[in-house]
Amino acid sequence: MKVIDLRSDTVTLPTATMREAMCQAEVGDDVFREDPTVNRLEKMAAECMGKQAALFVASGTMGNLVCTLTHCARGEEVILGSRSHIFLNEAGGMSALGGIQPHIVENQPDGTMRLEDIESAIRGDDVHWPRTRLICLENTHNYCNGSALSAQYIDSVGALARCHGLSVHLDGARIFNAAVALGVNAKELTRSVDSVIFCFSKGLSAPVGSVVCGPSDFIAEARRTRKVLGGGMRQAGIIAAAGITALEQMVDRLAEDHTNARRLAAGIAQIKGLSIDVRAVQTNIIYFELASDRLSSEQFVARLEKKGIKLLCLGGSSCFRIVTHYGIEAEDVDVTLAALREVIEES
Ligand code: TLP
Repeated sequence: MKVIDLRSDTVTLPTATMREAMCQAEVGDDVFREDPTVNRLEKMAAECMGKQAALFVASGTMGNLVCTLTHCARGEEVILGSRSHIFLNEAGGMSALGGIQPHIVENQPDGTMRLEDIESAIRGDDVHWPRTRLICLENTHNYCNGSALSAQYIDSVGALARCHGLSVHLDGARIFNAAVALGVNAKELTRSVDSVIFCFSKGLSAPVGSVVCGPSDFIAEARRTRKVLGGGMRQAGIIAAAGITALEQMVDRLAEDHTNARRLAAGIAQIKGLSIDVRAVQTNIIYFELASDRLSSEQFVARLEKKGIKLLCLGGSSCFRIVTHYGIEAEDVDVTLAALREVIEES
């Protein structure tokens, strides 16, 4: 039985071409800037994001942390969405390690924060108040239905930030899903931000790694911050090689994942006992609810797992997440829908 693992796009395995590239990678000591493969990946990543420079890091969490620590000093404040990954799921790194305070603004269901809400969160100059330094956005927005923020919205936040002398950081872990869904070049989504991270290890299927992109002077500082965090890697070209293949071969195919997600969402909407907002599904992330009291969330997950389907239940609630990715084929969508239907009918 094929296990259909829909818990996350982080479960993707490297392709045969990636393994071959990793095997053949030319390497050197990257802390001395002597790894040609890392250097090439950083150049490619910077170019993709329309930025001057880039820095290879171990994970998306490390990338976001390197950026917040580089932008902000102790006691300063970051404006963050209430459902942002940085706030909810990165172990409070910026506060724990940087003494940086998150100032939470409500995320709308489409992943945006209202401009007026952002503006009223910006502090004035008063000896009692922390200084606002940074606004963080997320695209696609994981916990807001994987929705894609438009270039126009990001530009308007950028303009607001500049008006107040603030910087903007974009958690673009899945920036290419956003670009593909919106039919734009990723650079359009990053032109108004000061720093951006994206991940090779999610939908792009590389085994490890993310990258921080921004102006050269920012990246030089970020390189120091990465070292402080113990993230200076040595012959990292072995893993960077997979990132190069990811950029060359795995971006355009994300459209398939979006098609599969839409088909899954449409199928789920037909199952009595499950509830979903089909219109909210724009990329590869789907959330739906179990609307039947004949089955607990734990039973639902366990019974699906017996049928070879894995998904995530959100923290003891009746809300579930499915993520489509490389390795999930059109026929797996049919198998998954059949299993969902059976589990509900058998309850
Ligand atoms: N997200 C993971 C889990 O942590 C939830 C997932 O399975 O979706 N930004 C965003 C928007 C993310 O979704 C994630 C990972 C990260 C940052 C962190 O990346 P990693 O896992 O590489 O540290």
